[in-house]
Amino acid sequence: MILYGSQTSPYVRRIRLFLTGLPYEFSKLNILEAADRDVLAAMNPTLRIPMLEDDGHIIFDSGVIYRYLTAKTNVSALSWYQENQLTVINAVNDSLVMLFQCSRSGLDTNEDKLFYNLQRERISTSLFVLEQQAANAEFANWRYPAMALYSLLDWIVFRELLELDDYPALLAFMAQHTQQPMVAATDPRLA
Ligand SMILES: N[C@@H](CCC(=O)N[C@@H](CS)C(=O)NCC(=O)O)C(=O)O
Repeated sequence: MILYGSQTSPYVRRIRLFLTGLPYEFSKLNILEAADRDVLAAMNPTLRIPMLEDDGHIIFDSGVIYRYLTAKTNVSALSWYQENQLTVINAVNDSLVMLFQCSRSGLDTNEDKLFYNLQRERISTSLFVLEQQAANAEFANWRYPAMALYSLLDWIVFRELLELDDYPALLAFMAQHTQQPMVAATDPRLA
């Protein structure tokens, strides 16, 4: 089993956290570099990481990779509530990836523009809900939704995308898991 991705991607990291203890190879790609981009394009027309190669299959999209892995390892499926939690986590993640790419393109994402405003509004409403859920200890079990949330939050801190001071329960959740060996091993700062 080969997981293709990068050390910094939060979508890759959640899968690496889930794969902890299972035998797999981690193939690092720099998807902005020409040679690795060719590898990416040959496997995945959406040009995004992560991708998983296993048993003659190439699976892309972290959500589908997760479903593939749960079927393979007989882990029970997520509840609909947990699926919604993941959707909320993904909404923040996707909006922040887009804003990050805009910033890297030299755009000022603090401008009062519809696109930026819609992303910021979604990030704010979604983080508010995740904060409430964390305060209710809904991420207390270190399962896939918690792994995805941790990966998102630590990427936000790593890239200095947002101040998280308004989200004390999310910060407490992070502090609770920082010392885990698998968390340290997948730290984006190791890139
Ligand atoms: N829905 C996808 C999103 C993956 C994604 O956005 N990955 C980012 C890295 S964090 C990426 O490959 N971005 C490349 C691009 O947007 O061109 C998943 O869950 O795997």
